[in-house]
Amino acid sequence: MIQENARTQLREEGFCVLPAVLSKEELARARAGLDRAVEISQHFERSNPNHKLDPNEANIRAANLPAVDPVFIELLMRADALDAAREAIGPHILISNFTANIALPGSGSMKLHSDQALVVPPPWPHPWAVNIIWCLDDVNEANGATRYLPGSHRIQSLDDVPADALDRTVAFEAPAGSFIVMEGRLWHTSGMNVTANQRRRMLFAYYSSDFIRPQMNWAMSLPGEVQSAMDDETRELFGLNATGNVRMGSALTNLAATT
Ligand SMILES: O=C(O)CCC(=O)C(=O)O
Repeated sequence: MIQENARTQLREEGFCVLPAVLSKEELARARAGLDRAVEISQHFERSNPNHKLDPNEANIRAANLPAVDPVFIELLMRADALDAAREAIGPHILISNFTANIALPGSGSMKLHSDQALVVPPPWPHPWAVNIIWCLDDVNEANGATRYLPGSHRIQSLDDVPADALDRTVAFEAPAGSFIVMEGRLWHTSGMNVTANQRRRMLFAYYSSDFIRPQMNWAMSLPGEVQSAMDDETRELFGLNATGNVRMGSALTNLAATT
């Protein structure tokens, strides 16, 4: 369970940080899994050169992490991560995507955006998406930690994004092994890594409300052996069971209560 003060901050400011939740061993496994994912994704980048989110070559992206190593499915399914995701967007969630962005020295900022705006058109009255951002290094302003626009989780349309938004962004700070809970409406971007030799490795575990189509089609993107190794709860959150958004029971109960 996340602490009461973190819940309050998430509700009021659109984010909170759970410091150093990973053990040394868990952190080492996640870093090793990321090394493998990078090898695979670099092959992907070479064969898809137009698929670019970043201003130069100093960001290394890795896609489809759950296909690469079981450690990523473990991260997605951890009780603390699921609790935080549900705290942000409610009980009915699906896993939408899971990717990594490694900012090497010299990396620049991508375009400012909110993740909810990528999957649902405005207005955005409620948080319907959330990123659990796993920090595999100490992250700070100098090494390019994600930057957020304070208060921007209240923005309801693209016209409400201030012209000087980028200048008003603030860097998250967290020690390695932490996760940052960033609700989907918070506008943000990657920071610039101005250090001489620090790597900034962050993983973006993206969950959304179950009425929104996930960014990934997991049935197609996860190898059969990865899917068949999952338990039922995991399959459900990846949207891999036979039924999808069916909650007739609760809808009928609510209807009965109003008639
Ligand atoms: O790497 C970061 O700090 C932010 C990444 C991000 O927002 C994205 O890839 O959509």
